[in-house]
Amino acid sequence: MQAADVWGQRWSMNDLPMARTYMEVACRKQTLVCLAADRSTMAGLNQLIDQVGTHVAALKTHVDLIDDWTPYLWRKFCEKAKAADLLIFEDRKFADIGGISRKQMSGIYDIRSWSDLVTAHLISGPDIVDGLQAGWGDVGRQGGVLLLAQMSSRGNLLAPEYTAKVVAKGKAHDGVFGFIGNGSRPEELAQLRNQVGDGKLIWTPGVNLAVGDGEMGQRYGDPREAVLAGSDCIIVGSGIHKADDPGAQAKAYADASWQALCDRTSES
Ligand code: S5P
Repeated sequence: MQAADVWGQRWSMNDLPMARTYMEVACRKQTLVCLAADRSTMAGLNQLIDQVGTHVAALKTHVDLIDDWTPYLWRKFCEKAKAADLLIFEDRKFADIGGISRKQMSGIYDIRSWSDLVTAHLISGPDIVDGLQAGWGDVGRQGGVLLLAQMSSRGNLLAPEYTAKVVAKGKAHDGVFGFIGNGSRPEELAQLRNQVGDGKLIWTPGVNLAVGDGEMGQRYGDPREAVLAGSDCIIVGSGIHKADDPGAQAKAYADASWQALCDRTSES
């Protein structure tokens, strides 16, 4: 199936190379799932790729929560992810001024050298996006920034007025790949989609086939509803990596998300 047909306006109105790459990977593998690979050992992370690699389009990492991280083991892990046709998304949630964010892309983890995507808050102003883009540019690579427009956690401070400002600034910036929206509240997500239009992607955490409250203030909504409300990628963590059979669960999320995208396209 051609990506342009499946994604419709989302494809035709978005020519950012990394966004097109994601849409193509999703089509090849028939999944809109990004696995939040929140395991704390390198063996656990590598095992996840083996178990679910064919059913997910991207791997979301928190490089700073791994106990036995080394540059060598990380390089091998990234090679394995690439071989499994996965985008690598470091959920670093940068928030500093532009120049420091650029430097934070290097350092011991050297995020600029292996990440395709990173998250950032826009609280410090739009220069953060230029700083992160300059970070990738420093090593001759390209990447995309996902701005946090909403969050899934209870009591978060991203009020509607703040969301609207993030969207207005982010829509106008070529370095912005898209926005993080709240997958646990389809009505909020539909509003976000209205504000964003078709020119940028929306990725959503807070999604689980078992809807309701999660640990420590996390909230969960249904994957199909999230996609129908305008999500282009469901970010799923514990729903997959804590399952008895992560591969089977990943396939269930993949099927639900892909079917919802096909239905969304045929309804539009
Ligand atoms: O608002 C947010 C933004 C993010 S990126 N809420 C979130 O939960 N996340 C991330 O998504 C969080 O850091 C975690 O890695 C993942 C959700 O994991 P789960 O186990 O709750 O599905």
